[in-house]
Amino acid sequence: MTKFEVTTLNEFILKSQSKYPEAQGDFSHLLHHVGIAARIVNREVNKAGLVDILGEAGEINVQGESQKKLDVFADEHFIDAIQGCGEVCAIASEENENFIIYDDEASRNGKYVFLMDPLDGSSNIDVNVSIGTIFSIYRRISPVGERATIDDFLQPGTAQLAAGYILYGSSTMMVYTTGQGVIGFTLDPSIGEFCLSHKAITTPEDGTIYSINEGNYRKFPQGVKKYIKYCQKKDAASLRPYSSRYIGSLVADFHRNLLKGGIFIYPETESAPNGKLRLLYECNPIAFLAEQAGGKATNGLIRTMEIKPESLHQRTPFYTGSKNMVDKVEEFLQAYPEEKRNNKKKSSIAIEE
Ligand code: AHM
Ligand code: MG
Repeated sequence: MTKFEVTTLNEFILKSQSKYPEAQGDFSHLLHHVGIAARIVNREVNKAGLVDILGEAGEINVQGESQKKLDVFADEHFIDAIQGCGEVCAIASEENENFIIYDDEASRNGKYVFLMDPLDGSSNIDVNVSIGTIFSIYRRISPVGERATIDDFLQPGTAQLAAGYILYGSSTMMVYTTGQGVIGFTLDPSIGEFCLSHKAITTPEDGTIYSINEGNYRKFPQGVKKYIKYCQKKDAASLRPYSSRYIGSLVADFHRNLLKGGIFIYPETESAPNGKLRLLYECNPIAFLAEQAGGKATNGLIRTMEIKPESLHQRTPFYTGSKNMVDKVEEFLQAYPEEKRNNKKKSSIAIEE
């Protein structure tokens, strides 16, 4: 008879605790609560077409975008579930202008702060396309017992203790890192548990997928335009032309590229010099995962996780994925710095437009 071997998220967290002393009890407890919130949000995402939860909630969020009902649902449930663990003193979310300080006694003594995009890719909600939750955890720097401050949140990505995402896709997955590699769990709906499915995720050094919203092509920096042409050019040795794949959900696009090898780009443009994606709760957690899987994440110039945060909702250009692909696009960005945009200077890696 085949042995029944399933490791649930909670079992895995407990085992890691004894293996790595740094995965202390309180921290494990927090990850356990992330799993609870993920299951609650997943339940709603899965019945989204059945109940009155699709569509606009009627509010405009801090980014000036209209909130979807599921955004609000996910935001509120994550805020509650994270408070429930009593280990987090304050939480910041894409959906709220300011961070929220938990006021109960246990949370006041919590050692951690939690940042999240509770439901990323929200334009995909109404059309049954994959969406995700992204989270990032830091040790607070303000004294335990006092009120959390903005400085607890404005730490560089290199200080992250853990980061991950939940992907509500054809199956629901939770993928996270605590700095010891990347682990993936798939939700088994029949038992309601996240089960270990990807023990140590590593991303290929080279890939054959590029992911970018090419509709914005005319607005891209010259280096990005040249890189896209490079991806499309035939070259048997490097398996080009590459495939273009873009869902418009960061978690789903990143997850596919993580497993298959590829690059995700959301660049700066003239009208949006810092790009679209947010440093603290979108790019830094994804960057931590990318690096832990052997990939790379930069703003085109420096490592994403070394950017000094200045505000909670700060945006940054984002280039992430297979290491050699990110290196290559950086080469193009260097060869075509923006001052060359209007003068057709020759480059050693010139590609015809
Ligand atoms: P959101 O947080 O408002 O959902 O926006 C972030 C999303 C990412 O998931 C995705 O990579 C990007 O926006 C897509 O943007 P665009 O439609 O401009 O390509
Ligand atoms: Mg988002």
